[in-house]
Amino acid sequence: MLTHFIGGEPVVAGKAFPVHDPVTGAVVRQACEADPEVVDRAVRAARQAARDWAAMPVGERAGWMRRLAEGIEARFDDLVAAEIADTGKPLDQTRTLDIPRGIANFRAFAEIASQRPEDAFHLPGVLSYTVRRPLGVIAVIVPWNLPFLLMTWKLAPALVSGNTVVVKPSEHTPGSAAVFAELCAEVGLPPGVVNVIFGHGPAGQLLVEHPGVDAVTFTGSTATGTAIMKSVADRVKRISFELGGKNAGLVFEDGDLGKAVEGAVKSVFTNGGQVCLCTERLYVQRPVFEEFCAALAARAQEIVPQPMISAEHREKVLSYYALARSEGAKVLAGGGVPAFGDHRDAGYFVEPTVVTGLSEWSRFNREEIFGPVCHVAPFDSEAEAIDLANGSEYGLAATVWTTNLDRAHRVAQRLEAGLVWVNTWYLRDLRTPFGGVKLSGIGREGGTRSLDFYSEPTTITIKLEQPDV
Ligand code: 6OD
Repeated sequence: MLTHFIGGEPVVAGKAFPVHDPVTGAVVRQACEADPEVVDRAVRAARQAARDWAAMPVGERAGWMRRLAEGIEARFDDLVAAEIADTGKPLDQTRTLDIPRGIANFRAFAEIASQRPEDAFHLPGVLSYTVRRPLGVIAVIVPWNLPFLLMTWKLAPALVSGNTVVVKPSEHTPGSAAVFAELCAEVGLPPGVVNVIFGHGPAGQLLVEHPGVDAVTFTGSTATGTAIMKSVADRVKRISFELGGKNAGLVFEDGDLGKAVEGAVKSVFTNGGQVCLCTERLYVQRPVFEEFCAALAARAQEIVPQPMISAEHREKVLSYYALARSEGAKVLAGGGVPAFGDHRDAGYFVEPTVVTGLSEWSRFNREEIFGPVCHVAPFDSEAEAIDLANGSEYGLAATVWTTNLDRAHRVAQRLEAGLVWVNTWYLRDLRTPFGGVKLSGIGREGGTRSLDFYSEPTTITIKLEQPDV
């Protein structure tokens, strides 16, 4: 049974709920559901720890971040196992991306915070400078698609900035957060600095609304993000949201077609398409459209499917496959449920799918699906490609495939997205601003932007009297 972790101690409280292995549908573990009392206890523990943690010099807190990174290295295999049990991710991806990013997140923010220069401004006889203060207690609401990567992406800058946290992982993926709680105790992190509670949406709602919580960082659906935004509006709590996407990929005829196809395979199908940065709309210049479609469809049929996180999410993705057909799409690959003939047949799989032939106004092309699926459409001119890519209510990420340097910059600068990758996808430098425009979110995290979100500046201005001479 996974127990909450509050004030440095395991806390058994609330009803048990089951967590399923998406590969087989079997129950892998039980976890405690946080009730109002548990949420209150966790926030109080975080508040109690906040003063001493905030008073610690940033260099010392950076030292704790490095110790947490070492703690992750020490529990690497347990974290890998927990993440795989809850998500069904492939071993290779979990070992090379999900868990190592946790280590990288803590190390990167230890450096970024300790090397950050202070601001100072001079006028004749006037000195102004800013000091940054932590916000207090941060609610960290983590989604199920990249549980450990995203939890640590938020925790590292929040903690190094001097805040304490209450983390609520998704009800589908509590495992790696539970191991992380244990390792916080193992490395001797002061009790109450990190608190972890488990539960469903209502537990998260109680947490974000708790008057002892000063700010909320959330990655997940736009619907949940707007609900959180409304519920914290009265208290003007700070929020940082990375929300949904309907990301476009543009393939120009001057692009390296082989690389563009492989790039599309990654950007559409990685993690079963369950990454907010995944491409769901591909636009391909007409002279290479047929060749691209044939190559992508062939590759889609070779891909080993990854499970959807839950039976419910699988139904959602399948409903979009059915919608595509009813809206008149031509299915180039997939479109159904794979038959493995083994234990996976009871799991939550869908086929990697490529469709074409739908209007830009179809629901399929407008709504986020969050599965291993994309629509491919032709375009004729650069201007049309940009309009098509920008014709979405979302604006998180985009990819551009071209070997024309001028075009690469020209197009990238006109795309309405927080992130544009050229001839690659999901290549990360943790110092860069990260986040989306339009319905894809509010605020930026990454590098010093994260430190800005997790702290408030106070400007101190001093009048310097000039001595009489
Ligand atoms: O790589 C990251 O830092 C990041 N925030 C990824 C988000 C993926 C969303 O599904």
